[in-house]
Amino acid sequence: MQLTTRKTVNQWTEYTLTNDHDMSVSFLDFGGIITKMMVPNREGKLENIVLSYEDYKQYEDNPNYFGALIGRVAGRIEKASFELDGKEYLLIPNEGKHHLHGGTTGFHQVLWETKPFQTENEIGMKLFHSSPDNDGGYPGNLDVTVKYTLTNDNEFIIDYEAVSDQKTIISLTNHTYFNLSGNLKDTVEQHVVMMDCEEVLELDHELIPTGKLMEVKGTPFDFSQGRTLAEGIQSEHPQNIIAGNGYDHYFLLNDGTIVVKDESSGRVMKVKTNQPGVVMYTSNTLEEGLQLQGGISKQYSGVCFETQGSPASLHHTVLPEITLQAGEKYQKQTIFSFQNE
Ligand code: FUC
Repeated sequence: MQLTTRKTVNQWTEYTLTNDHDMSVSFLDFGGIITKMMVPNREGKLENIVLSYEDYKQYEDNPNYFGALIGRVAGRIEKASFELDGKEYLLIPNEGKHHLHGGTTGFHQVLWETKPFQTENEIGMKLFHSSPDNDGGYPGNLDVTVKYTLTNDNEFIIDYEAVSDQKTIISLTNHTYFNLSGNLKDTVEQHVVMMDCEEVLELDHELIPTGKLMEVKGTPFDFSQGRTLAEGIQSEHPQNIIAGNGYDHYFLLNDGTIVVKDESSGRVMKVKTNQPGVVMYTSNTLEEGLQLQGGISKQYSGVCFETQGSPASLHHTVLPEITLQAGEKYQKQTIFSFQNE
């Protein structure tokens, strides 16, 4: 196992963790952005399975949130406001009147402090960021630690921890776009996804959750037996159409497990989380024509599995809350593990 570092054109540091099977994960101290994941296909060939810019300068303004850590709250906060113990908090709107992915002070654009670590079968990096009280309108001084770990079992583990000195709200995630075909050979339309989920949050035309939980049975949102993403992308279901022809929805997970398979390469990714759900986004609105590592971006170039608590819980009571008490430890984990079939 080894850790290598290099300076990027804009003087950030890029770290690469490599395990004993030559699987590697690269990321920046800026935004904790994952820039590369080299994972073997069924022939053992290592290829990059995440979307990343060719020119790292483009990460400075990263409207697609490629690979980045998202906080304080992932997803959309309706009308950029919420109430906590009877007090109204106003955040900075950055998508129309709404607040998306932590807003203008989001964690995807801060320089994280780093500290490497290594054990017998794991190599990794701890990333630290302190977000001051009233940062972007959020209450509480919040100390965040994110740990990226690569194991010799081809697992990439993200541990999220945070503590605030005041009651606050928090829901952290990572916004990596996966494409298991490798080096962007294909879109993700033929990826097969399986997850144990009975209900999905319905969206309105601004992609704001209505608060209604939709039963997935008999719809393209039912992934219990596994289905290709193409089915939802091509579907006439109003919820697929509203999302820009595809998926951009919060799936409430029963057992926190998602399995993604790409038949062409043989790669299988298992996602395991203790978060209550996941936003699966099939890059329906991804800007086309961007120069990425391995090719040019187009619609459906990647799929994100943004494990998170839903910010819709701030305005609707049907979902687990995302509040954190003063002094309480926020502790979440998502494991991405890789195999071949
Ligand atoms: C996802 C989506 C949004 C947005 C963003 C870049 O998290 O929920 O719709 O497009 O990514």
